Parts: sequence; structure tokens; C-alpha cells
Amino acid sequence: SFGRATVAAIAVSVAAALPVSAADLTLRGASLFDENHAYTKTLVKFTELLNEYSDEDIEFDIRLNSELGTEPDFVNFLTQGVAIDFAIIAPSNLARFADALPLMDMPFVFRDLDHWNAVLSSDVFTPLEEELREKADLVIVGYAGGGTRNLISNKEIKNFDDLNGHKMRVMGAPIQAQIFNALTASPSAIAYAEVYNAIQTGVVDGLENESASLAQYKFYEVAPHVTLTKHSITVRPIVFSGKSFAKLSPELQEAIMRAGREAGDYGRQLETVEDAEKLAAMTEAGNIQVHEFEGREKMLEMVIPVQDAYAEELGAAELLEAIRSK
Ligand code: MAV
Repeated sequence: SFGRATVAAIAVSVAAALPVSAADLTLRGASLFDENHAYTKTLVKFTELLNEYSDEDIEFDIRLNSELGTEPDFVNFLTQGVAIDFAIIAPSNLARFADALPLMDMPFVFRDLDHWNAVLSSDVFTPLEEELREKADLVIVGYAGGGTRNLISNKEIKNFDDLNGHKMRVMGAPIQAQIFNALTASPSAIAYAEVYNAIQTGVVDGLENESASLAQYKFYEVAPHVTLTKHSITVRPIVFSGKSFAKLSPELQEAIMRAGREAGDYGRQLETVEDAEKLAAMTEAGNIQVHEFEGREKMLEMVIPVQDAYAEELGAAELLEAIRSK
């Protein structure tokens, strides 16, 4: 993985290494995954739709398999307007620039897929989009996601006794650790690229992730137990660099917003369908053992005060209420 200090240097070498194109404009994207993952397919769909909706001669270049780093690196590139123009980013990886963004998919904020769908087809996230534009110069053009996140561990976790003190990796935004602390686990923020190793070497005993990512990065090789806490249904903004966006014609900007929205719809549909299929396939292949969690209802009660306090501190209590009441 790339340390923060080296990001500028990487940006320069990446830019220098990119081929010169014959098209009028080249737009670059980055994905953590290969071409079969829903995020990559969403980005590809975005470029296809953009070609359809715009008359401009655009060449697209999407770098796969974390070639350009992981999401925190993508965020650095996008805010600076270097190396890439668009990527899919977890809201928790945007927190460093806009601390309210993780409200979008903090654990236990969605009751179920219907609730998640209702929120995403409303304009409830508009204030968060504005905050991200203002503070980080990033434009949300659509929403991918739709994977359900569960606990993934190297030992069985079936109840609160098992969960107590469980060392697990969480994403970097403070609210993630706060939520899992409230559930009595022992969370630590570790870079995504280090997680497999961290489990293998006993730094942590697991993580939480959705099926598509579990399948792709084979975390089950070191952590074969999946506990159906279903604590999060992912919301994954398709983010465009504000610096790149500002250089484009109004027509192209409009085409980007339309293509982004529709690519997001496509991606969410795809991932919600694939999520259960992938879990079943990994079970059948003997890669994972799936467990129910005894007392999931109690988890909800335990995290609500943490969610409330977080929103209160951000002055976003009304926004959280608006999300909950959708
Ligand atoms: C999964 O790979 C994705 O949800 C991705 O967007 C996240 O950044 C990652 O997990 C993670 O947990 O960091």
C-alpha cells in the first residue's frame, strides 16, 4: 500500500507513465478490483453511457486491481485533480475531507434493502453532496453499492460472548470504530491493502466486508467464518474530481451527471443480486462457513446512542432523522 507521504511522488510518476492519446480528451478511472467486480462494471457502464450521451471524442482508461492504490489514494488524487478523474469511494474514506460523509452508510443506519432503496431514490443525501463539493472539491455523480457487510473472522462468532474483545479491522473513519466498540468488539483501523496480512500474522482476527470483496480478495483463506450481522448495506458514491469537472463543457458535465446516475442504478441492481449469489458460491465451494448472530436485535439498541452522538456532534441530527424516517 502507499503511504501518504509518497502520494505526490506516485501521482507524478503515474502521470508521466500514461500513454499519449489521439482522442480530444482522456478520462481516467481507478478500481480496487478486476473486471468482474460490480464496481468495475459500474465504472465501465459509466464510460459507455458517457460515450452515448456526449458528442465529444473521449478516450477512457480505467486502471484495475488497485494498480493506483486503494481508495484513500484515489481520494488524494481526485481532490488534487491528478492521475485520475473518477472512482468509486466508500463514504468512510471521504471522512478525512468531510467528516459527515460516513452518515451515508454507517453501520446499522439502513433497516433493510427497501429502506436503503428508499433513501437512495430520494434526495436526502443532497446536503452531504454539497458538503463534499465544498470541502473536498469532489462531485458525486451517482451511487453504486448494495453489498451487505458481515463479520469475517478466523474463529466462530455466534453471540456476544464470542464478539467480546474480538480484534477486528475497520475502515478509517472514527464512527466505524465507535460503532464496533459499542458492540464490545476491539476494532482497529487498518489500511485495506494490509488486512489479509494483518489477519495472517495475528494483528487482528478478522474484518467486516461484503461478499463481492470477500470473494475477490479471498480473505476467507485466513478468515473462513462469516457471521450474518448484516450491519451495513453499502452506499458507494461514484466520485468525479471537481478539478477535472470544472475544465469540461456544460454539455459534457450534464452528460456525466446523467451517465453517473444511471451507471449507479445499474451497479446497485447488479451488486444486490450478486451479493447472495457470491455468498452461496463461497459456501458451496467450502471457502466459508456462515453463522447467524444470536442477538442482532440487541446490536441495534447498542449502536443507536453512538449514531445519535455522532450526528449531534456534526450538527446533522436532522439529517440522520431524515435518513431513518425514509
Ligand atoms: C470493500 O472492498 C469495498 O466496500 C470498498 O469500497 C471499501 O473501501 C473496502 O471494502 C474497505 O473495507 O475498506
